[in-house]
Amino acid sequence: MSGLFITLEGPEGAGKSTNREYLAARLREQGIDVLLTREPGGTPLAERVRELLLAPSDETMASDTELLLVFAARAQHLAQVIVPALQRGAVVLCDRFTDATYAYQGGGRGLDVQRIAQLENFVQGSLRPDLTLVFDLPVEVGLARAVARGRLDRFEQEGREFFEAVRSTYLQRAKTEPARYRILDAAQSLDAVQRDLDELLPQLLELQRG
Ligand code: Z5A
Repeated sequence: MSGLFITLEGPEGAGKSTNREYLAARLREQGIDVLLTREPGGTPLAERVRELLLAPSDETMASDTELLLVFAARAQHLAQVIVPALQRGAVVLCDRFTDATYAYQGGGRGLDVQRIAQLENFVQGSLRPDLTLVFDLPVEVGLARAVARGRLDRFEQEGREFFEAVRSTYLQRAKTEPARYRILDAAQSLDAVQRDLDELLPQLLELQRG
């Protein structure tokens, strides 16, 4: 596949969506074909699975159910959107992907990492992001941003310990595979984060040229 697969990750309120738009605009200025998408979601069916995952409910969702739903949505997203875009040579900017599964279902829920890895291999084959930007920030800063935005989804209603585990899983994963990850300080002002993205841009263009 001739495209470039970039994922944006981090805890709640880290600025992934905001900065995904910014990065897309900077890449498009260079004449690059950019596809913006997100997980869970990215196709009509996968967006319906997203609703199931995010809606608070009286029925507790079993952690295994959550894990399987995340990968079911991902299988649809890969087949319908991500793989075709990579095949035509686009840069795919995806707001969350399988690192989020390791962070939320592995770190947060405590599910066995080997089971996540098995599903990752089953659903993705050998496909992995070329580059993952981790927007890192202290849990309380991200949660304050999420609270300021309004109603909290099912994940955002979790306690602090859950989000500390999410954050540390991202940071540990970045440490074990430094070539794939770039960690950005998302607690800075938006202008400062975007200056850091500007500095990354030449590397992204280099990767895109292959
Ligand atoms: N999930 C999972 O469990 N397993 C998986 O495999 C996957 C996902 C793929 C939905 O994701 C949930 O799905 C997620 C994990 C789970 N958990 N939750 N909740 P999501 O990405 O849609 O949800 P989110 O992380 O909550 O998105 P978010 O809160 O919208 O965060 P964001 O996209 O990183 O931030 P933002 O929308 O760009 O910014 C949030 C606010 O902060 C907004 O008002 C901005 O203007 C403001 N902001 C952004 N940057 C700054 C800076 N630097 N300074 C000040 N203010 C800022």
